[in-house]
Amino acid sequence: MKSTSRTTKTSSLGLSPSEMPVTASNRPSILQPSPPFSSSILQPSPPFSSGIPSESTVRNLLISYPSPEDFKYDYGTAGFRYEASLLPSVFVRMGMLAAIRSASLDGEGVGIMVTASHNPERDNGMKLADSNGGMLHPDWEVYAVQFANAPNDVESAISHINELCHSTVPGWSNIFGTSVSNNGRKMCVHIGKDTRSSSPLLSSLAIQGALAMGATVVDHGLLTTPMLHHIVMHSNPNLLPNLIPQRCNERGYLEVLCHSYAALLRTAVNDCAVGERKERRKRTILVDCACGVGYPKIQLIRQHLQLLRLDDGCNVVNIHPINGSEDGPLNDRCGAEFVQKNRLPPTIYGASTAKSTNKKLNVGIMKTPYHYMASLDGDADRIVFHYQKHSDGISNNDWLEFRLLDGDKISVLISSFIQEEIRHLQKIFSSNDDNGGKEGKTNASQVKCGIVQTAYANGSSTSYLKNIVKTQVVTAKTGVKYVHSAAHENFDIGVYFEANGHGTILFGPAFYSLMFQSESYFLSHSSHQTQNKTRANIAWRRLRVLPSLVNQAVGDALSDLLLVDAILYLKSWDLGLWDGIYEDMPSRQFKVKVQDRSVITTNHNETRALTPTSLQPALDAAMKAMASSHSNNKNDQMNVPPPRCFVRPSGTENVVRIYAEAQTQRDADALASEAIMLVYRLCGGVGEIPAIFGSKL
Ligand code: NG1
Ligand code: ZN
Repeated sequence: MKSTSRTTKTSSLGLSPSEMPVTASNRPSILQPSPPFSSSILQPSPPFSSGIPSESTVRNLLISYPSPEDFKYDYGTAGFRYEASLLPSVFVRMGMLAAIRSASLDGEGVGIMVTASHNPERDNGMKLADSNGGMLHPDWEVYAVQFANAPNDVESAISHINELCHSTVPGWSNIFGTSVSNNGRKMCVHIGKDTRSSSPLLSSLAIQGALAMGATVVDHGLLTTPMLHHIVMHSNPNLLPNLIPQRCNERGYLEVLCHSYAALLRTAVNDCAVGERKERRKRTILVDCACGVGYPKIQLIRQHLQLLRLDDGCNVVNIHPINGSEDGPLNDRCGAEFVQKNRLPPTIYGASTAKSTNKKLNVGIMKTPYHYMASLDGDADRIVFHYQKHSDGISNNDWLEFRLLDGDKISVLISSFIQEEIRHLQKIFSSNDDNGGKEGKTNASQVKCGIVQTAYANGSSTSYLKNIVKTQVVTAKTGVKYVHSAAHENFDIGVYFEANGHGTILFGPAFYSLMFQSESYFLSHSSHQTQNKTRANIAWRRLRVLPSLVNQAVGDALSDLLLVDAILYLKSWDLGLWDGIYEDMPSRQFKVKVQDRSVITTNHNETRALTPTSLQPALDAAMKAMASSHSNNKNDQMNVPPPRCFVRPSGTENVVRIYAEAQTQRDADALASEAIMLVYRLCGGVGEIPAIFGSKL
């Protein structure tokens, strides 16, 4: 990629140092951790040497941590996830596998995150990060499952490891022997963990597995999942675009996030306004951290933002984290999963929030001056926003309506913002003296923006994106790895969000090229400003900061929180205005337990069930019957989506998930009930026939 050298003209663009583009030549060096940030670098201890597997240690670990008899592990939607006592053997083996994966990439760092995300405290799991910071390569998912399920017999396990090394690391065979091919290999594994009580033990087992293979292990301690992915991505700078400053530790992550957020806020037009206007734009957000690892990390962000506010009066949001890991049970009646699936406010545990809080938000919120609220999940890779609306428009506690702004609303907000900024930037390239559109150059109109959703996206959001924002929408299979690669493959600026609040934005080469081209343009056209050009310059300054503010490795609740706040601030919007851009179709989600959920197979994006063969026709008939009972021309003209319902086996829990949406809540519930009955009857339901009402969703 072409890098642009810094010149003294830069200041004429009005950029503060934190807005300066980073290029390979001026990229800051990696910061070493200092308190309160810590990570330890662990090397295999003597008599073993780094890069050389220790056969005896590998054997001892395999013998000491056998897998349970007759149990088969699967790599689900987001890695291995089970009740924690089932996992020691998996962690030892995956520590070894991560080391081999790193060796196969000639020593590039890879990562292991110890977490079961939004699952209850009793579960745990691991998400493996590849060297680009994204999800593990699909081929390696297969190797991971094979190794997790390899027999306990130690000789077979040893030959399994040998074969894996032989087939994936060039020239590495007979790894425990003394042949020439056994010369040291570079291997580096980064490890982070969430706050679960089982995480320290499981993390130490993965570390031992990786060390036994001869890897260098960087133990980062408590991290959010996106932080671990960020660190891995930044530890391999050859894979990092020039615009993004390289920061491969926790402190660096927080600095980049906070500084790019402040840089985005500073692009506000008339932001120098003081007094009443500034006062009006003050805002406080209450963040429910699901009693998980997001809490201590948000506190660090809060401290950092306070410094920025003191430094130059930057109008940063005031963040109040609540529901820390000591306050209550992880993900239990709080956090993004609970709030989004149940459409209920979270329980507030502990007294850290508002002294007057009476456990439930709907009491506490009334007595505390919060402008809006967000909920993270247990490992802080998901976020949803919510608030309580006075349904009659006057202050009355009895008529508060809970309003959820989920991943769909976030993606509409972000993509509308980006498209608007791109449109403003476009103006410089459509004027007479432009330098865009010429051969070999990218101009704004050639940068393809689009959205990736899953089948869980609310029909109203899809309709709004297609008909109002007029953007391309792709539906991918549920799970980060699928939406992420669909965004990467289809768009130059790909926004993806799952309705549950997991999402991010990916920027491709055409976007970076547009940023560099715009920079050259503004360097050479700084003398004659017109209104269009001034607005285009603002658009460029906004767009160029996004790749550092956004965690492109994976969805990141902390980064999404700051981005959403900045967009609302720049638009002078509150949650009500954002919420009002479209009305969600009423929907219902439900879980059904069946004997074997793998009897249900689906099409490529999981919108239709392929087996059992009688299931989809029955679901179609139910949808058709409901649609025809409501059919009228007005709905068709107003783009009201038809009733919709689908079922799929969960990849993270032992259940089948049901989703239904329709024009009224009653219809959505009726359609969901019908689907529940069908799944129960046709797919081997267990226990009592579930009913929507009176059950925990
Ligand atoms: P499963 O359990 O496969 O539905 C859930 C979420 C996914 C994704 C993964 C990973 C729903 C309906 N499904 O997967 O979107 O986030 O967890 O955490 O929310
Ligand atoms: Zn999560």
